[in-house]
Amino acid sequence: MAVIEVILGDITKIDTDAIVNAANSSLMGGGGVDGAIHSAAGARLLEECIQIAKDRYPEIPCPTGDAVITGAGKLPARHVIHTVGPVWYGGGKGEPLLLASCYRKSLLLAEENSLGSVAFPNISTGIFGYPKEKAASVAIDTVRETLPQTPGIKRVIFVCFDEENYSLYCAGLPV
Ligand code: AR6
Repeated sequence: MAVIEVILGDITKIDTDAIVNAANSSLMGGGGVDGAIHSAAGARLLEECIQIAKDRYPEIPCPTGDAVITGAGKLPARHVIHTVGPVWYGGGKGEPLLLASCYRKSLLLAEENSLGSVAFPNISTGIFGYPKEKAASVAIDTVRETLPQTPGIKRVIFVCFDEENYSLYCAGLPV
């Protein structure tokens, strides 16, 4: 069974087989953790995202709740899994299922690519406005439910960037 860890820090510094990016459907970069990842990874990451967008044209490069994988450019991690969380519209627009899908599909994609360690940011809880407590419980529950289907994944790290998220995850994952 995999170990689940929580840390307070910057996901661009994490040395895992994959870090997950809270991207948008265009895959063309943005603010928040997406901006930090692209800026630390360098131009190669955007080139790979552009290639995915071209390959999928005229479909949306990455619909909400879905995930795609690239290399990681100059980051210490080996791969970036780009997933698109839901914008929070009050909870009645399928947001919990879409957020759960981000965590589940990211882990399944890691497993398909034989990756043993995955680091997640707190998807949707920044610019997309998902309430942090609700998002933490979806994230923790979904990772716990999915890990039995991904036996190759030995380590999952929730990388929190603010104290509030860090406390929520520590409370939700008692040692
Ligand atoms: N390391 C770890 N977590 C971080 C970092 C970092 N370096 N920087 C920010 N966070 P957000 P979203 C946290 O806004 O809500 C982009 O423009 C942040 O504190 O990055 O899913 C995309 O292109 C928060 O807890 O992503 C989309 O358009 C969490 O990461 C949109 O924002 C997610 O915040 C996605 O919005």
